[in-house]
Amino acid sequence: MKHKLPDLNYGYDSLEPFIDAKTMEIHYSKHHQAYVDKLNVALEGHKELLDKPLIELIIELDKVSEEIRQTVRNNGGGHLNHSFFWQILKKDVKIKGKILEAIIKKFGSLDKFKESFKSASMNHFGSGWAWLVYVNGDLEIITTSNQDNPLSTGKIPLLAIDLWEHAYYLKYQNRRADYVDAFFYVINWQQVESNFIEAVKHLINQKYTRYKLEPKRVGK
Ligand code: MN3
Repeated sequence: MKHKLPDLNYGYDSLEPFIDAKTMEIHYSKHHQAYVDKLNVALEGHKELLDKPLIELIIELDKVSEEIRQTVRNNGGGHLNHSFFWQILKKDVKIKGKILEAIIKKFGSLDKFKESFKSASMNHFGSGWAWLVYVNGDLEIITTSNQDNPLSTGKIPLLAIDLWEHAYYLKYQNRRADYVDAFFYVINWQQVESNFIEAVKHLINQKYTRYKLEPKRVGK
């Protein structure tokens, strides 16, 4: 079965004024769609890979034949990362619960976490993503280049910001710092909390979290 662009469960203007409707529309319907389409084209001649969960392709890239490996890495990663990203965006969600406790324990305070996350985002050169991940029973901020996903290195994503210019250039031009500041207003902390709880369970049953993060093949 082909990979599909997952439904966006909110309007393009839902994150205004922090992320503008035009950026959301192009980002979702053009950029994300292109990753899905290119992934499907690459897998066309490899039926056995088409039925594999996307997450398994990304974690076990070495099992993907060399001629399409880089295409799967870029476009499969793009599909996985964006499917994740849309879910952790929502306005007016207050942070609370276990994720707040864990962030305070690790970083000292929510503000200190934001400072570190922003600094990681600013210091990342070129295109990529900054992530809050769960690894070895602890929280960590990391960045990845291009469309690489932390799962490839055994780290479970809880939260992510897209650092590609296509994610912010229309509204913020080269001002990545302003975009990161705005991002903090549209984090769906309820989803991040749920990702965190799943990640903690992952210590017991590895496959559980893997498949929770797998994009569903319904939509366009
Ligand atoms: Mn993007």
